[in-house]
Amino acid sequence: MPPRSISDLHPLLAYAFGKAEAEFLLTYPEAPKPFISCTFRSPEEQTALFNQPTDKIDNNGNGKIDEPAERVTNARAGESAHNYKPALAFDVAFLAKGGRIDWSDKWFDLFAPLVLKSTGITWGGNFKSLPDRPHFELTGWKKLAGK
Ligand SMILES: [Ca+2]
Ligand SMILES: [Ca+2]
Ligand SMILES: [Zn+2]
Repeated sequence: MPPRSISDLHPLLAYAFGKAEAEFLLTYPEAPKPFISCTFRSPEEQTALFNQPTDKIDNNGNGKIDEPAERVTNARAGESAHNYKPALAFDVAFLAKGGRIDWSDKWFDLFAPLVLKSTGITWGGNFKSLPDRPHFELTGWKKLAGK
């Protein structure tokens, strides 16, 4: 599991998540609870993710090897907002009763507008080439990262 400490996260993102989380819990008390599943991701972890479609491993455990669904990122090491400290992106997941992790689109679609009430954040669900619903990043993060 990659580090997901909120202290590794850019303060604007940490603030936006906290606000959205509080509003989500109030508005949808019966829904699974949002949590941050990833902040900083090391270059090695990024490379492993990038290589999923060609690594001859069934990364998502669905019985198929290197099928298109294993492509989860277009970013090589250093090309993701997760590869910086503090992290310039975070990923969200939802914890259902009984400890099951819920990745249903509907929860992300409810949560994202709450995060986007804070300005300066881009949602991965709006990415054109490879939509990434769990992902939120600082708009223009490449400038901050000196890229
Ligand atoms: Ca697979
Ligand atoms: Ca694979
Ligand atoms: Zn992400």
